[in-house]
Amino acid sequence: MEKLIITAALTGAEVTREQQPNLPITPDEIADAAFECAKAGASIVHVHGRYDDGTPTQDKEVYRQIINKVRERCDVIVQVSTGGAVGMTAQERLAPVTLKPEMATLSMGSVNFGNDVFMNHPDDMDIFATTMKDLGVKIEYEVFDTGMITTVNRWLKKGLITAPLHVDFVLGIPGAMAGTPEALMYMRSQLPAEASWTVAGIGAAQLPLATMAIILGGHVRVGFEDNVYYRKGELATSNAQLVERVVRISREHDRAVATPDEARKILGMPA
Ligand code: KMH
Ligand code: ZN
Repeated sequence: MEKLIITAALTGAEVTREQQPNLPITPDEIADAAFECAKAGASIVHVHGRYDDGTPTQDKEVYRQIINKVRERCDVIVQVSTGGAVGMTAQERLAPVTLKPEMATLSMGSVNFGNDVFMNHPDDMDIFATTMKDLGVKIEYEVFDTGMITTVNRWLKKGLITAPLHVDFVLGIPGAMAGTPEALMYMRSQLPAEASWTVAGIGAAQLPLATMAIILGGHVRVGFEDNVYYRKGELATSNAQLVERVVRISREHDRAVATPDEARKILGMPA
């Protein structure tokens, strides 16, 4: 089986220090967490910008600092968020992509997101996809519900997006698709041929869905953006602790973990 790509979603836009005291917020903290996760076995870090007071931001300068500081520490693939936080404009959200990061996310539709609505107008999605393609940024398609994987297939057929595709199933957001084994199996059955996939299980779904992905030949995303606990009632001590657990499970299944360069190769990215 192909080596396992582990993505560490370090910070997100919604989690607070009150919920997770070890949440990395500043560019230095995010870069330190990225280094620790890379050392533990992550080959991609998914990053969100925050101002020092914790407010989410898509400020290009904040992302520039994050990318540079991660680069100073290690060779992990930096994937910037274009989801940002609920309520941001599409233009705001796209700003970090102009830094030409190695990779960026692209949400494939609108969805209820807890008590909010995460808006992704098709026209904006089109602009995001075109901009990333023009700038040579590898896209990770974020799929929160069934209609979004249908859209990935439709866009591929129309030639709006091109292979090789890498899809992230984000399962367990209240308002979107459930974080269950059945949901993952359905999503996987709808993937375009040859596409690679990863799964980000939210909350308690993180560990079971990660385990499934290891067995099924998919890839795994863990981290505080999606889940702040190690187990029920016990907060994780760091993002790296969550990565280390996935590495252990994968090795027990005789599935080796990809280095950043191996991940680039698997995803069809330049070395
Ligand atoms: N913060 C969510 C509303 C992404 O990073 O691309 C969207 C999100 C997706 O986190
Ligand atoms: Zn995100």
